[in-house]
Amino acid sequence: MQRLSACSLDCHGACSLVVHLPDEETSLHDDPAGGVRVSGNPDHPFTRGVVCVKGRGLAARRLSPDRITTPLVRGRDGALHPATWDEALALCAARLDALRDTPESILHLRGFGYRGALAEASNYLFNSLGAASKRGSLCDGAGDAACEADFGAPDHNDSDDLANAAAIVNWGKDLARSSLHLGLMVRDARKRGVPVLTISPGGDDNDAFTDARIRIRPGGDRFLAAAAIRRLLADDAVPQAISERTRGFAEFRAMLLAMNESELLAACDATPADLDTLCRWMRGQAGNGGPTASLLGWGLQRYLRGGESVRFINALVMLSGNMGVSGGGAYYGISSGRSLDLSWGKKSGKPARTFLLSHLAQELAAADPPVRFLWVDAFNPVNQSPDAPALARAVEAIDFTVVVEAFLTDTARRADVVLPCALVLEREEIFGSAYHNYIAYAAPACPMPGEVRHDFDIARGVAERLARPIPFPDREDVLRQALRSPWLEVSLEELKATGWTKARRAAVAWEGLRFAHADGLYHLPEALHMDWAAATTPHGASPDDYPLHLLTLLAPDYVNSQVGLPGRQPGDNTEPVTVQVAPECPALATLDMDRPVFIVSPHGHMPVQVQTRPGIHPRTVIMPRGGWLAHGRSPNALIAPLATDMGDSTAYYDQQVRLEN
Ligand SMILES: Nc1nc2c(c(=O)[nH]1)N[C@H]1C(S)=C(S)[C@@H](COP(=O)(O)OP(=O)(O)OC[C@H]3O[C@@H](n4cnc5c(=O)[nH]c(N)nc54)[C@H](O)[C@@H]3O)O[C@H]1N2
Ligand SMILES: Nc1nc2c(c(=O)[nH]1)N[C@H]1C(S)=C(S)[C@@H](COP(=O)(O)OP(=O)(O)OC[C@H]3O[C@@H](n4cnc5c(=O)[nH]c(N)nc54)[C@H](O)[C@@H]3O)O[C@H]1N2
Ligand code: SF4
Ligand SMILES: [Mo]
Repeated sequence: MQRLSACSLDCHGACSLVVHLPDEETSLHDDPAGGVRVSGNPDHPFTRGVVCVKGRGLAARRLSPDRITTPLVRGRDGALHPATWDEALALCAARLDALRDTPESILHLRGFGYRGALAEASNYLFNSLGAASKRGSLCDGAGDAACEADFGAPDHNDSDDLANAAAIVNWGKDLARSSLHLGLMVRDARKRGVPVLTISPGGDDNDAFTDARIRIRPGGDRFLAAAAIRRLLADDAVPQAISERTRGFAEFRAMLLAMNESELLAACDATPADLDTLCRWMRGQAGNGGPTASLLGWGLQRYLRGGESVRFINALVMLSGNMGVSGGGAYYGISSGRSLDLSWGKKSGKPARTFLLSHLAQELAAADPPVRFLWVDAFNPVNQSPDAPALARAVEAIDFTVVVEAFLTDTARRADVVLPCALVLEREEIFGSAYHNYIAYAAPACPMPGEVRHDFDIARGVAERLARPIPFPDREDVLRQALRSPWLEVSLEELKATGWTKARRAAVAWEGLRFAHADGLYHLPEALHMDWAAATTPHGASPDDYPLHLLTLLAPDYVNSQVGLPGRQPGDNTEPVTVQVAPECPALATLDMDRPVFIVSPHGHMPVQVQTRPGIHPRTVIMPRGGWLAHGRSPNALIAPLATDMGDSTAYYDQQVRLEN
C-alpha cells in the first residue's frame, strides 16, 4: 500500500513523498525501517520524484532505538524517568498556573525542526498566556531584513522561472547539499548551455554545477558586488529607466565612484580577472545576451555585515537590469508560510518580553525577573546556538524546563519534563517552502510508536489542564483555515488527494520595477562599511592569535542537528571531527600531523582531524555543523555570540580560530 506524505525537515525542498507500506503480515524485525520505503512523488513539478538521503532515511529514523516514546519526568534522584501523559501534562499545567500572573517569567522557544499549520499550536498556547518569546534568527534573518530594506518585502521570481535564465550566478548556495532540486534545475540549465558562475570561499560541493568560480574571502561578497556595480556606473551602463526606479541613486553613485576598485578587490581577495568574469555574467555576455539569474545562499549572510552583503548583491542585480524580468532576479528566499493562513497561532497582544536568539545565554543570565519556566519545541538551541556551553548552563539554571522532542538532544537532556512528539511520516500537516510556491500535505502514513503524540495534541493537553483552560480550535478547522488564503484555490480533500498544490504567485517578482515600499521604488544602500579586518577579530583578540576563519557549513547527511542517515546517531562517530583546509593553508606548516591536532577559539577547543581540499580560501577552516555537544562535536562550543548588522540574526561565520598541536 502507498500513502502520500511530505517532508517537513528544515529544508527548502518541502518534498512530497510516496510512503510504501509493508503488508501487515510480513515479519520485518530485521529491517530498521520496519519495511517502510520512502520515495519522491513523481507528480510533484519541483521535486520531480527525487528525494535526498535524509528523506529516504525518515522511515528508519522514526524507529530508531534512541527515540523517546514515553513522557519523561526528572525525579528526586536527578535522572529522567518514564511517566504517564497525565502526570507530565498536569505537572506542566501546575507550573504554568503558578506563573500565570507573571507571564514574563515564562519563556517559549520554538525552533525550525518542524513547521506548518498545526505546528503553530505552541505559539497559540504561549501567545494566549502572554509569555516571553524569542527575537531575531539563527538562520536567514540578516538577508530577509536586507531584502525588506531593498524591495519593501522579501520576494523572488517563481522557481519555474529559473528555466528562462540565459546565465546563472550562484553566490554560495550549496546545490549538492542544501538544495538538491534547485541543483537539478541548474544541471538541466547547464545541459542547455546556460553558464553558471559560483562565488564562494570554497569547501562546498558545487563543482558539478559550475563553469567558472570566484574564490572569495569569507564575508567579502559586498566588496565584490560593489566593485561590479562601480564598473557599471563608471561605464554609464545603468539606463535611466532603471535608475529612476531607485531611491538614493545620485548619492549611491557618488559613494561608489569615490571608491577604489583595487581596494574593493583586496578586501574580498578577488582579482581583476574575477571582476571581469562577474561583470560578463551580469551584463549578459556570458550567456546568449539574455537575463542572468542570481542565487543567494544563506551562508553569505551569517556575518557581522551579512545584511550589507545581500543588499549589495541585490543592488547589482537591480542596476545591471536583471531585476523584475523573467529569467533574471535575485533568489534569496521567501517566507514558507506566506501563502497559508497561519494567523491562528498569532493571537493579538505582545509577548511580555523577548530574548535575542544570538545572545540567548547572556540574556537569560541577565534576565530580571529571571525566567522560571522554559518551554522548547522543535528546537535544539543548546546545540545550535553560539556559545553553546554558556546556554547549557543558562538552561540548567532555570527552575523548570519542558522540551517537546523525539530524541535526547543536548537541550532535551537538560529538561525537567520531556514530552515525546510525533515525527515526519507520522503526523498530519500542511506547510510551504522557503524557496518555491508549492504547498505540501503530509498524511500520517505510519503509526506513532509508543506513547508519542502530535505536537498539536501536546499543546492542547496542557491548555486543557490549566486552572483557567485555554480553548483550542479543532484540528481540522485549523487545516481548513490554513487553505483559506487569497493565494490558494484548493479544498482540504483535493489537497489530500494530490499531496501538493501551487500557490498563485506572480511568475516574476517586481515586474515593471514596482516595489513594495510605500514610494514603489527600489531602495539603494546608504553605506558600504570597509571594516572587514575589525569585523573578523571578535573579542579584541589579535588577528595573529586566531588567523583562520571558521565556516561551519552544513553536512550532507544532517539537517542541522538531526542525523539523516538510517540507523545512525550522532554519538556513533567517536573519531574527532574532520575539518578541511586548503593545501596552501599557512597553519599546515606549523602542525605535526602525527600528534593530536586541536581547533582553538577564544571560547573553546576541540580535537580534530585535518584534511586538505583544494579550492578553499587559504585562511579558512571548514567544519561540518550538526555534531552534538554531548559528544564533544558541536562547533558552537567554539563560536562567540555575535549579531548581524540587520535582522538580529547570528554571525556564526565571523569566528576566528587557530589549529595547533
Ligand atoms: N543537507 C542539509 N541540508 C540543509 C540543512 C542541513 O543542515 N543539511 N540545513 C537547512 C537550513 S536550516 C538552511 S538555512 C539551508 C542553508 O543552505 P545554504 O544556503 O546552502 O547555506 P549554508 O550551508 O549556511 O551556506 C553554505 C554555503 O555558503 C557558502 N559561503 C559561506 N560563506 C560565504 C561567503 O562569505 N560568501 C559566499 N559567496 N558564500 C559563502 C559556502 O561555501 C557554502 O556553499 O539549508 C537547509 N538544508
Ligand atoms: N555553528 C553553526 N550553528 C548553526 C548554523 C550555522 O551555520 N553554524 N546554522 C543555524 C541554522 S541555519 C538553523 S536553521 C538553526 C537550526 O537549529 P534547530 O532549529 O535547533 O534545528 P534542528 O536540529 O533541525 O531541529 C531541532 C529539533 O527539532 C526536533 N524535531 C523534529 N521534528 C519535530 C517535531 O515534529 N516536533 C518537535 N517538537 N520537534 C521536532 C529534532 O529532533 C531536533 O532535535 O541552527 C543554526 N546553527
Ligand atoms: S530533507 Fe530531503 S526529503 Fe526532506 S525536504 Fe529536504 S530534500 Fe526533501
Ligand atoms: Mo536555517
